[in-house]
Amino acid sequence: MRVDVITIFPDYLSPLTLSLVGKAQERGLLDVRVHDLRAFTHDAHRTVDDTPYGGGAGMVMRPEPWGEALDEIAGADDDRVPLLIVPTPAGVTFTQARAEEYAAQPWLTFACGRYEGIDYRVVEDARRRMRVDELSIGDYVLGGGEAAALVVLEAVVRLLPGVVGNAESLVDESHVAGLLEGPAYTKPPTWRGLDVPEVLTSGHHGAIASWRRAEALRRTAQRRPDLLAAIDPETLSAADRDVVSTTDRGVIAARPMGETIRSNEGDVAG
Ligand code: JD8
Repeated sequence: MRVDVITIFPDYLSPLTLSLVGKAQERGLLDVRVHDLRAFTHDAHRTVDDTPYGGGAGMVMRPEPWGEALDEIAGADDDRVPLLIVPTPAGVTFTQARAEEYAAQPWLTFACGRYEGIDYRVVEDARRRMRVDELSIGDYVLGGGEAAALVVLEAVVRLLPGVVGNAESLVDESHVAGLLEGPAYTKPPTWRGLDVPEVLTSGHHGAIASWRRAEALRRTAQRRPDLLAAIDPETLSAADRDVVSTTDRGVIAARPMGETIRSNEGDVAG
């Protein structure tokens, strides 16, 4: 996979040389190119922003540097174009399903904006010759698109064939089956007076699988009832429905921040 990232803060993307993504590059599974948008300006001050039409606070990113950058980068190969991802708080929400879709793409390009955002004609112009996804990584406001590009790339690159040692571990993960994962444990069997659930050291793989399924359902019911609502009820067994129906969901949800929450997991600062 080829990945291009356009930004005014190239160093912000240096984590792409680390860990999983870094190793994927070393092993030739991934070709990452980071471009400084200011390289596509022609004035002494390398200006990338200007005042917003219609007034308002802040500055907007000028279209010309972006147009030139995308012409050079996305137009580099005359018979193929990248999928352009434009991080924005006004985008569709990034999900595991979309990560799997992007992992099948040969070429991704990220346009990382700053200030109040990028002049919208850049997206309109790019859509004349390539697919453009305006994407948000969550309902909170960041200062720019670079962190979102790092998040999306971490989620996508680990799905590339050969990147994660045993692909097995990619299967039973949170959000893959639409459920949150249950808790995980390792040695020692007792730590600070806390025991590992007995079933996990029983060797009974069937019982362990049932326990893990129940924990995943319980957590999802408590923390993400929206995910549970999205699951096809046909895929839930009688045992699953029993777990869900006996999970007290009222405690965790819908309490203002900062109020102490009593739950069956003890006091938790809200
Ligand atoms: C791109 C500029 C900052 C946003 C004025 C603060 C994604 N989930 C997300 N939250 N925020 C972003 C994001 C924020 C960005 C840019 C993505 C480019 N900003 C702007 C509008 C309000 N400032 C994001 N993905």
